[in-house]
Amino acid sequence: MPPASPALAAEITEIAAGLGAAPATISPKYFYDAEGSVLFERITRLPEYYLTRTERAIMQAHGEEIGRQVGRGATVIELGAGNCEKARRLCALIEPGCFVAVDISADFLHQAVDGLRDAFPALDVRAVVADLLGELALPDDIPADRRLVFYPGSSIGNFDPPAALALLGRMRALLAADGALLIGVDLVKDVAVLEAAYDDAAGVTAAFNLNVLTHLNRLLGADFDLVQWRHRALFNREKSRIEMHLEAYADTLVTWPGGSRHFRRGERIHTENSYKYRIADFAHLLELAGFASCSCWTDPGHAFAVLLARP
Ligand code: AVI
Repeated sequence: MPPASPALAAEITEIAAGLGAAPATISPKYFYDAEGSVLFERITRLPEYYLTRTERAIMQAHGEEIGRQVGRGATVIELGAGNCEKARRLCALIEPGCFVAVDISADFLHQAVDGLRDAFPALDVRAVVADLLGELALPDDIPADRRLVFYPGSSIGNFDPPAALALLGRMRALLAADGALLIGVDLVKDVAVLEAAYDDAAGVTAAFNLNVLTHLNRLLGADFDLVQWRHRALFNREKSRIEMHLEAYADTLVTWPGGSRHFRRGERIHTENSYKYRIADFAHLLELAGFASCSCWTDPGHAFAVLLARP
C-alpha cells in the first residue's frame, strides 16, 4: 500500500479510535462519499422525510416577507452549499448581489457554482472550500456589509448543543451589525413521525447508514461484512435527538490494518445524532451565540422552523 497523505492518515487514526471506543462511533461525515451523497439526495425526496419539503414550503409561503426583511443586493453565504439547489430558490426570492457557496467537497462545489452562474448570469458567485468545524475565514474581497449566512436543512441538528453553539458563534463572527442568519431547524414532534423519517419503508436511510461501512472498508481497509449489520433509528427523548446506529446481528470480528474489534450480537456503532428543537430553546441558543433578535416562520403542523436571526 502507498503511504497515506497526512490528511488521510489523520482520518484513519480518527476512525480507528472511534471503532475502538465504548460505545463504538463513526463520524457522520463519513456518510458522504459519492454513493452516500446520492442516497442522501434520495432521502430528501422520501415521503417519510418531511424536513426538506416542509422547509421549502415555509420558504415559499413566507418568501415575500423574508425577501422584504433581507432586502435586495445582500451577500449570501451558504454553508454546506452542496448542489446549490436551495441557493437557486433563495436567489430568486431575495436577489442578492453576491453568493458565496462554502462546502468541504471541492469537486462537487465547483460543479454546483457553475450551474448557479448559468442560472443567474448577473450574480457574482464565489466558491470557498472550507470545513465548518474549522475556522470560517472568507477571502478579503467578499463584501463585509449586508451579509446573510444561509444554513438550511436542519444541518445544525447534526451537532451536539455545545458544538452547535460554537458553530452559530462562528457564523455570527462573519456578520457585521447589519448582517443576518437564515437557518432551518427541525422541531420536536410525535416520536413515530420522527422515527419513520429516519427509518423509511423503502430502506433508503438504512442503505445510507450501512454505506458508511463500505466507505470505511475502502478508506481504512476494514472488512465489515454488511449483511452482519442492521440499521437502527431511535428517538432519545431525554436528549431530544434521533440517534442512528448500526447493530450487529451476531457476534462478529472486524479487522483493519493495525487493528481489530470484536462486536457482540446486538452491540451498536453510533453513527449520527439529529437534534430536534423547541423553537424557544433554539432561539435561546441563538441568543447565547450573539444574536439579539429573530423572526421565525413555521408550517401549519409546526414540524419545522425557519429563523432569521440578527446580531
Ligand atoms: C443532513 N442532515 C440534516 C440529515 C438529518 O436529517 O439529520 C442527515 C440524515 N440522516 C439520516 N437521514 C438524514
